[in-house]
Amino acid sequence: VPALAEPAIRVDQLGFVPGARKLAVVEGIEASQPFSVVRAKDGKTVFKGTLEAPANWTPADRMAALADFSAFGTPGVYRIEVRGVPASDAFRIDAKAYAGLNDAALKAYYYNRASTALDARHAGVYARAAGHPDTQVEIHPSAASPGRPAGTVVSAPKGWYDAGDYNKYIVNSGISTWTLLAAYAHYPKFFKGRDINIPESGNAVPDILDEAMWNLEWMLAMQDPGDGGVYHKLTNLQFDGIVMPAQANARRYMVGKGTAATLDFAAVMAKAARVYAPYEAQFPGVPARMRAAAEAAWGWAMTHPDVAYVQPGDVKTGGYNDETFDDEFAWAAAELYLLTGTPAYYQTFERHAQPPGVPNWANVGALGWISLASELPRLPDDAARAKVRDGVVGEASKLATKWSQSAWRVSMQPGDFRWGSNADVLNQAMMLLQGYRLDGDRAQLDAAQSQLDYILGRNPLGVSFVTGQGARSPMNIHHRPSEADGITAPVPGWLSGGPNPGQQDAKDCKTARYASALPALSWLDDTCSYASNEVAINWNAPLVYVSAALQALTPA
Ligand code: G3I
Ligand code: 9MR
Repeated sequence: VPALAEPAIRVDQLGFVPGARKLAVVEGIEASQPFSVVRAKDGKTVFKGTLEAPANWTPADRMAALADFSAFGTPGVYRIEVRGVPASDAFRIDAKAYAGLNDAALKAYYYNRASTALDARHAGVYARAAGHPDTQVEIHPSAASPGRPAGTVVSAPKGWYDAGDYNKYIVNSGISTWTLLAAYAHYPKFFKGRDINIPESGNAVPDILDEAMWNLEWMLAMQDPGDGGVYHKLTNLQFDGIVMPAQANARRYMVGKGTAATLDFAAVMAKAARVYAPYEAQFPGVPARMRAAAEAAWGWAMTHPDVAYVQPGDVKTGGYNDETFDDEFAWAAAELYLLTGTPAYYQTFERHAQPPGVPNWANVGALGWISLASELPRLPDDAARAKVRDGVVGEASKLATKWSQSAWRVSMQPGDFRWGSNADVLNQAMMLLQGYRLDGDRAQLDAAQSQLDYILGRNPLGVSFVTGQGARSPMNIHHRPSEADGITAPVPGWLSGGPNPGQQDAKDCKTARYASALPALSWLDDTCSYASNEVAINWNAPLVYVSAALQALTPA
């Protein structure tokens, strides 16, 4: 294992809640030697320990030793020191360590709202004119139905732009919106105390539910009222140039209608119908409308169980194509069971469910498992309760084992580094947290903490991957507003996609080259790099979930 030319200490640049497991990695040294935690303001040593000897494989293929200072929990600002190595970044121990991060990660969705201007009061320097009204959307031949033949003009405003592009995709909206709703459902006390300064703040609905509603209103308009099927996406034919939303005026289309989009929609609407039920006064009739929409979508999927999205020849924007639907059936059936209590839905879940795995946009079965595991008393019988509990705990334990065996204490394996790997890190954390919620095994909470530490700087690049958070964060994300707004700092609160050895953008990144092909180093902070440095609504969602969970669950 090669030594690092310049040894470095990598630590979570935001820091820790006092009772958290606290680890730092010292990269590029071989021996076990002493380390100390010192006060940032005067260098006074407050804690001493010995580095744990390095293990064999590390994500960057070089030596790394571990500093464990979990026993120290006094609030303040500190650095880690090791003889002969530059001191670490300063970090805090603070009872509210991740509250600001959570606010920023949620506010990022507001900044990506379609069909509205962002005013200075809520957006500050990122105020911008409205773009994409989406009130005149043409039915593409791929989405035609008897009630809405090709060329019909329909309206579907609002929603969030998917990512660095300005299109809106149901499949990716599904997991994103559900994850925000789950964060609220699991940690309501935390979210009721937050104010992220969006236009709806102060309206007696938690901000996270107001923000999610912006997307849910759009999603409702993506259902064909004639048959209950749901369009795959609302999109241009080609990606826009690098311009602000108001300058992007290409014609918009409803494209495709398929089983994945329809079932993802059904799952999210079933979940939302329950989450918003207490807010009937603020959203009159909406929960009932969501329930009806979910059931109509399910009905379409029953008669169209195998319609894969095929990208039409004239459409070049994101595909989000998926050919297998057992996971979507399992997820939607689980949510519809919890909404209606109808046993047949639970049986359908069991028929389709595979072991949960770690969720992503194409593999959503775990979301159904999580919902069921959060409401075990509502399951039909003890056998069902045991099955769901064991499935979720089993996945979390597997991840915790990988964590404990890794030199850097991260569950990521070399093959997990792919397009959007940072979201895989956080979705692994979300699964670990489900295990902890069920069986209280502290290793699962500690492993989830480690996954967030990786995102916030305890990684071989020494970067905090969230814009505007930490000592060194991405400056050149692939995000059209951040590129076109003339402001140096990117729009804050966005998670960079992360290291991706696939480097599918190499042809568009000729002048700025990736520094390394190694999985965990394959990242490029350049706007050209859509395969490693784009942002996306499905990637920010587990950041919202995990930062809230660690804030809510870690002992103070
Ligand atoms: O499924 C194969 C797998 O069998 C194979 O082993 C593996 C090897 O790399 O590749 C897998 O396919 C990958 C696929 O994601 C599924 O994970 C592709 O290589 C990879 O190119 C593909 O990346 C997707 C990317 O769009 C390109 O289609 C990302 O997951 C997806 O997050 C990303 O989403 C884009 C939208 O299309 C447009 N808006 C921005 C958004 C974020 O970049
Ligand atoms: O900007 C696009 C980004 O949102 C997508 O994730 C990515 C992959 O589908 O494609 C980007 O668009 C690029 C296109 O694929 C190739 N030419 C350069 C475009 C980036 O400006």
